[in-house]
Amino acid sequence: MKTEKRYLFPEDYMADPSVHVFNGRIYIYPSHDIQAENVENDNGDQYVMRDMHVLSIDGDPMTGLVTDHGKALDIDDIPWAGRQLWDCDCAEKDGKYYLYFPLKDRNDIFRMGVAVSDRPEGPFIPQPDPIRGSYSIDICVLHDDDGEYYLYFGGLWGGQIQRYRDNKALESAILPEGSEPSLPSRCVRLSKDMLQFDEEPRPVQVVDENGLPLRADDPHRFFEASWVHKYNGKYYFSYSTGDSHLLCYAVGDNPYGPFVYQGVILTPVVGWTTHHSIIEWKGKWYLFHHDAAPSGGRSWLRSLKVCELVHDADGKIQTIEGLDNE
Ligand code: FUB
Repeated sequence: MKTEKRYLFPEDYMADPSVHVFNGRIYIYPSHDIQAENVENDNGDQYVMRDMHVLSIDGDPMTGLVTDHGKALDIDDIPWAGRQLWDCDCAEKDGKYYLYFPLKDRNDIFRMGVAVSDRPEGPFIPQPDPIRGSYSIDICVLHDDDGEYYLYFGGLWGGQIQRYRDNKALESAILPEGSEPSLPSRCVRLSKDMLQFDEEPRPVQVVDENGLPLRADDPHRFFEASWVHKYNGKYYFSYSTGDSHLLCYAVGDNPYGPFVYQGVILTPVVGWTTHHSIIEWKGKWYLFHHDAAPSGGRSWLRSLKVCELVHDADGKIQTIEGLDNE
């Protein structure tokens, strides 16, 4: 489906938009891309972000005024920081806002931190230590209808999830191949104070129509960029397939899954990465994502986009073309 798209913030390079409606206003929590000194590689060394800004939209996502609220978190203010402040997400509870972020520590291991503010636009004050038991990247927080908060995370290759099994670090990474089951994302319920995990993270299985996990060589398997939205009482788990450059989705009956694979949301965009979020605004649904077209395809300098997303009468998401001239 060819869909009208809007570049949201041409003034700067930003990516990985996590989007929520707080107090009747749309807030975007993106990564803040900067020019990298390193060469591009499979470890993601080209993504060297050091701070993040919060954006908001007044009114309709396709036309509303976008405001940059300035720097909301800086790596220099995080006591355990090494490098690479990647994809964040934000949740509200009892009038406080909790910003969850992945960041490498001084041993170059991705951990997750949380920073707190009284306002959705920050600034956010980081907790002194990473969340206990946290690892890997790409955070999404679901505030479920029963009042619980679930944090989804995980990413392959530079996202380091292949270094873990059963939430324990391995001696050396294991990346499944061929017909082996693909590596899953993770889901964990947050503690009541929103500052820690309330349980051991659980694997998020994406399965085929026979209930079998998608294979490691399936171009539709999970790679990174977990997001969950609810539609007609179902949980829609969507994600990037990384090296096959798709956004795909699967549907389940509870926050932990399993989720049954359904199809492609977005075909490849300009640039290596694809990463997104999905929200409802005044009865319509929107896909926020990024591409690297404005930077001429430099995949570490990405630009935020938005377009409408349509669920069919049977709840299926209509596939959107990633390239605007297709
Ligand atoms: O922005 C750095 C990384 O690139 C993200 O964590 C991935 O999802 C990919 O977009």
